[in-house]
Amino acid sequence: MGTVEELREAIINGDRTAAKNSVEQALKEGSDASKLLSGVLIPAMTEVGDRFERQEFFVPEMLVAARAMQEALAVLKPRLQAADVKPAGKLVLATVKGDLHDIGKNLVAIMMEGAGLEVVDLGVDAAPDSVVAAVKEHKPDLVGLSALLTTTMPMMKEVIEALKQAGIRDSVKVIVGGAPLTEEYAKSIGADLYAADAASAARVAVKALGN
Ligand code: B1M
Repeated sequence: MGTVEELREAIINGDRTAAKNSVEQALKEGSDASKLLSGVLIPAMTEVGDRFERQEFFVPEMLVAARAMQEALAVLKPRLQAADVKPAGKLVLATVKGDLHDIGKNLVAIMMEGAGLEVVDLGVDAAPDSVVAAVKEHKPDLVGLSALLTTTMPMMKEVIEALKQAGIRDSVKVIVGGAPLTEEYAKSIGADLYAADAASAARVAVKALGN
């Protein structure tokens, strides 16, 4: 089995040690970090999701696969971020309340930091009130919201409403993303920006900041 195939298998089988070793080996062999991400790691997670839908995998298998993915991402992180980027702005980032998926959000954080933004990461399951409190405390330029479940997407609108209620909606631009979202949905809930993936999230954010 080649290194890339080993990496894919390690993610799907949730083998953290093999994931770390094979991603390091792939980099040593000259593989490009962003190609490993888009061509191997993300498709491996898609395969995990497909197996879950076919009831070949269950929640524990998804969980160990996610841990192996995080392990591989930690190795790739420095390679995904350009060196010596000047701070361009600040982002408060969260996965919305009710949602525990954080790999996409973590990737957004990596790419945003790589683009020079300071990231205040509120983690997963972030209630609207905690986002409001973080905006008051950190005074960011942007609020980033991630949702992976059709059932938690509406929570993004609740965050935007809570920002309005607190009188601070206009102090930030809200960027939303996550697999079930579309640009139309983002507009319909009153978000300012939408991005389909982490790399375009960073591009869209930097553009919105005028940098
Ligand atoms: Co869950 N899960 N999960 N899961 N999970 C999905 C999302 C699912 C599609 C699987 C499936 O059925 N095929 C399905 C959702 C169905 C739906 O709502 N339409 C699902 C389900 C049903 C569930 C549970 C309900 C299962 C259950 O308990 N019966 C449960 C819910 C728990 C909860 O959140 N309350 C659940 C639990 C879990 C685990 C905890 C076990 C684990 C997550 C662990 C973790 O994140 N630490 C997990 C996993 C791993 C997955 C899959 C397999 C992989 C998700 C992932 O990390 N993808 C997923 C299947 C799939 O995605 N095909 C699935 C890789 C990641 C890089 O992609 O997060 O999409 P993604 O991020 C992308 C873009 O979306 C975008 O950028 C990233 C790429 O660059 N993006 C943004 C994301 N956020 C952004 C924000 C932005 C901009 C772009 O701006 C701010």
